[in-house]
Amino acid sequence: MTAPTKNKKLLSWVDEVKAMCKPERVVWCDGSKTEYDRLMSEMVASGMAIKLNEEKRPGCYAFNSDPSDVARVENRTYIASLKESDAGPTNNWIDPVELKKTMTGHYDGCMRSRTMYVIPFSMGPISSPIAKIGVQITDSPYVVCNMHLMTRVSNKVLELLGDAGEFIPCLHSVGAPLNPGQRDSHWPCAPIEQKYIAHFPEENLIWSYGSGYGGNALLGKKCLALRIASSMACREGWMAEHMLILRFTNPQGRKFHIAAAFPSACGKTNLAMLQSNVPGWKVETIGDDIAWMKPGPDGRLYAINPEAGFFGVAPGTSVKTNPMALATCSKNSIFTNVVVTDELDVWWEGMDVECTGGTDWKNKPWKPGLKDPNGHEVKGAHPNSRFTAPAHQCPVLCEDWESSAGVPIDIFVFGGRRSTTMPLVHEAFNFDHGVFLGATTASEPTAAALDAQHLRFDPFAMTPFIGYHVGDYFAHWLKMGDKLGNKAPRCFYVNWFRKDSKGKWLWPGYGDNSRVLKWMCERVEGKVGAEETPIGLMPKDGDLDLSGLKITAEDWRELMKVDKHLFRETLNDVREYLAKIGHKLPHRIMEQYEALKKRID
Ligand code: GTP
Ligand code: SPV
Ligand code: MN
Repeated sequence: MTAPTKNKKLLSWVDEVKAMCKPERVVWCDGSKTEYDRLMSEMVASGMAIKLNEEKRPGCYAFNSDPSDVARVENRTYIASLKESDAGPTNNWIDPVELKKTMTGHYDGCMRSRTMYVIPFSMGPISSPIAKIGVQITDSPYVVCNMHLMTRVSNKVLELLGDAGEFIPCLHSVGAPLNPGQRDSHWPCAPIEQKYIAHFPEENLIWSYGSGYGGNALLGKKCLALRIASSMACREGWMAEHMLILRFTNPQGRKFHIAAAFPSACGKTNLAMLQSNVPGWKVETIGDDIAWMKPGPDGRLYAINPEAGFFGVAPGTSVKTNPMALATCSKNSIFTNVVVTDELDVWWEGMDVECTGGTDWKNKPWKPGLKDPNGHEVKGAHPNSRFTAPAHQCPVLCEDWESSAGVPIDIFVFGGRRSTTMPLVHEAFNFDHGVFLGATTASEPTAAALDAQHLRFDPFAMTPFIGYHVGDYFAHWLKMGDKLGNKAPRCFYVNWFRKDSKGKWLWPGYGDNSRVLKWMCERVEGKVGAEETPIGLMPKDGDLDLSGLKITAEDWRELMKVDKHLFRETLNDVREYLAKIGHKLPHRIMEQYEALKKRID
């Protein structure tokens, strides 16, 4: 196949990788439907993909991963900056020369008997001034098809690149070469100790080896759009954040744009597609996972969604919780690690529809209520099972979602999953305090990463995604605030996940979260006041719209309670955590800590 480009850097990189990985052939991808359909039929033929029922799920396919390859692997993810001190205490660091040597050893011959695909893609609308061009090399046709949905794969990207344009090289292999005549596995990958998700921030280079799973393998997403982009953003004066973006329009037609950072599997997709319960207020989706933001000519902060699709958590997604996500993945979508029913449709825990049986994510016959030999219920879908769906299928997608200028952000929301301590909502006193709230966000573990097991600090929901030193990252947030001045977004902190002493959710969540967003917008408009508490500004009685909601006065009090005793305990953890950041921790963060300590004592 002749290369559809004359870009020198690209051609020589492809030659170099080909010589190292030794694939059987090289295919340049064009992002067309023909290409997608061809790869899918090849994967159906090889047993890797299952074609779903054309009447129930038109254009859809299901995949089951290897049981070891179901989520991101944070302890195999590396920031290989030249200096260890530039990676900071929250990242794994290896010397880039040493890491390249080790990985080159693995890459040598790793694509034997496989096809090497070259995927030119754009993060952000092609030719938008905020967009970035990447080229991913991979030996996984599953990755190619997912990249088609999640990014903009097209020959137009190569045209734009021209002969001398710059791109971010993203090298990926599942790390499973085939011997002549060897039958391929249904999900080739390498054992955990051979997996590497590596970033070379000074070179804008990504090398990933051994995993076929989403965040480890779709390199435009976490690797490029967050880790590499965050380090570019810090150098260049913009922001790359793990945030959803939504438009909330009030009954008078005023549009508010909200960007919210919650850790993995803590509610971004759900909030981004929320069906508002407050009459007259409407949510439209712009993005569900990543926001790239730059100050605009008017001094406000403008955000774009660099992705073109959603890679959403399946379990818990139902007509009641997130009907818009279900509609989005009703056709032309890819499902990974869900139940394939006897009718060749999909099913997962919390889908809220009946399932008579099928095949579980481990390719075993399965029925609801199935128990293992120890009497434990066997889950049909993996807790981190996912759907991949094109954004344009979302019924509430905002008409401006591809605007190359982006949308002006009015409100930042931070939060995590906390069964205790954190109230439903509070507002920061000012932007510095907002940065402190973001910086000290903590969350309980979820299934999105294999190795997070305890309540952990997850500043700005970015712990696994900051491509450089966390102290410099906090400083960058403060600097952005200084630059934006009184045009900086207002900062809020939410917790949808507080429980009572019996373990019951205190807040109904989902659509009812619109009530909280409405209060935030009314704060921005100056329509409602707030009560000053030691931790921040909270809604006054009656200001947060609870009309029509069945919540007892007692539950409401519990949900909004600020227990000074619990906060004092948390403060000790905060101090220890901040101390670990070392001398790069900005003074202004410590000032916020001291001020909070005074208010709590
Ligand atoms: P990533 O794609 O991993 O970055 O996750 P995300 O932040 O987009 O998470 P998502 O919206 O998919 O939510 C993950 C889980 O949280 C799902 O099981 C949801 O059902 C659940 N969830 C989302 N919003 C709420 C809420 O308001 N209340 C409760 N109780 N659960 C929620
Ligand atoms: C997350 O884990 O935050 C995700 C899924 O959004 S993944 O793309 O796999 O990282
Ligand atoms: Mn995410």
